Amino acid sequence: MKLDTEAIKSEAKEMLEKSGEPGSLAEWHSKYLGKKGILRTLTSDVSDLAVEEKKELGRKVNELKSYLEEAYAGSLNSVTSIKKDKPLENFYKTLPGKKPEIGHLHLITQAIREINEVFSKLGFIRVRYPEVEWDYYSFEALNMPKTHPARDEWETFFIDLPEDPKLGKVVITPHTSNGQIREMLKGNLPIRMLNISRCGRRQSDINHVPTFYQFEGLVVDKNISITHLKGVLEYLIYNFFGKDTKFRLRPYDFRFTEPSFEVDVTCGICGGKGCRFCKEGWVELGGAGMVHPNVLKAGGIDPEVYSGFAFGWGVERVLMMRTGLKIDDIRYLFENNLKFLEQF
Ligand code: FA5
Repeated sequence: MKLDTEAIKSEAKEMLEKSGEPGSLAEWHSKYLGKKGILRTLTSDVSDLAVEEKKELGRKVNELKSYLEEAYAGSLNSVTSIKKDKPLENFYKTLPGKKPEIGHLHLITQAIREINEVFSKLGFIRVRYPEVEWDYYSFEALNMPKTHPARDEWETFFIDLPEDPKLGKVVITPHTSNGQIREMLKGNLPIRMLNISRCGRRQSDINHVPTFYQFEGLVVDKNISITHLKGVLEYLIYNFFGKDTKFRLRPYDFRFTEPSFEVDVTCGICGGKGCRFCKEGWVELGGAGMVHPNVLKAGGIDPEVYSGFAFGWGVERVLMMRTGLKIDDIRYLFENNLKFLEQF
């Protein structure tokens, strides 16, 4: 088979130079690069050849293909580029437009908004307190004096800044409970606070990340009892996960609440059967309890007159436990992989 690609190239080039208009450019495309065009015919002719000949002519056809495609792209560009002084003269009406990518709120932002909405129906008011915080608000005033071993659980990041004689070191707050003290010190009673904020801990594995969100509820009023706390937790769980989700309160020892609990729900990933995320079917969402009298005192509130409850849960864990989402590693939420995020 004889093939003079140079002749095809020069003829194509000549025709292209004459085709100043989009219409004749389309004609050129169909002649050389179209479904029944020269390039297609040559490619199919070459595929029928014997191996040796195929190698040689195949290379030539490939080279011709690159040449024609580049030449076409160049001309298309010059024909369709809009000149500033004559904006519509070269406008190629039949060129398909580029579909704009439409984004959406990040999953965690969606969850935060929903949490806020659920609680606002109960009269909780959203506040935000510092994420870079004094030791005093994150620990000391929460009934955890400087050397108390309970502090270890919070695996805290310390900021390299001078210590304050009264407030201590600067930390990235490891929980939203710092908001309890700050809210009480505002002196507006009764309190129905919802503090949603970023927290930090030196942790990273399938169900921990170094930066995560918590939401903290605090209610302080006269005659507040544990039944109010249980009612609010139940309301939250049923609103988020539906009535089929079971939850349990496990006795725990937080220094700032007494009594204290940890709250678990049946795992939304496996339906409570046990999986790589939950191991045995239950997932801890957060802690809760009745505000300790020492904490009320640190907030300037008389524990003989007022009582309160508080809870602090992880936003990401709550999100992950929603049935249907099936996110079984908390770190996916922070990788910013669009293929993951676009699914939601
Ligand atoms: C606390 O942080 C307490 N301040 C909660 C509390 C508030 C108790 C008010 C009583 C009264 P805990 O360390 O268990 O507790 O954390 C609460 C929740 O935050 C966890 O159950 C989890 O859902 C989330 N969480 C904690 N650390 C991480 C982390 N590294 N990554 C993701 N989520 C986390």
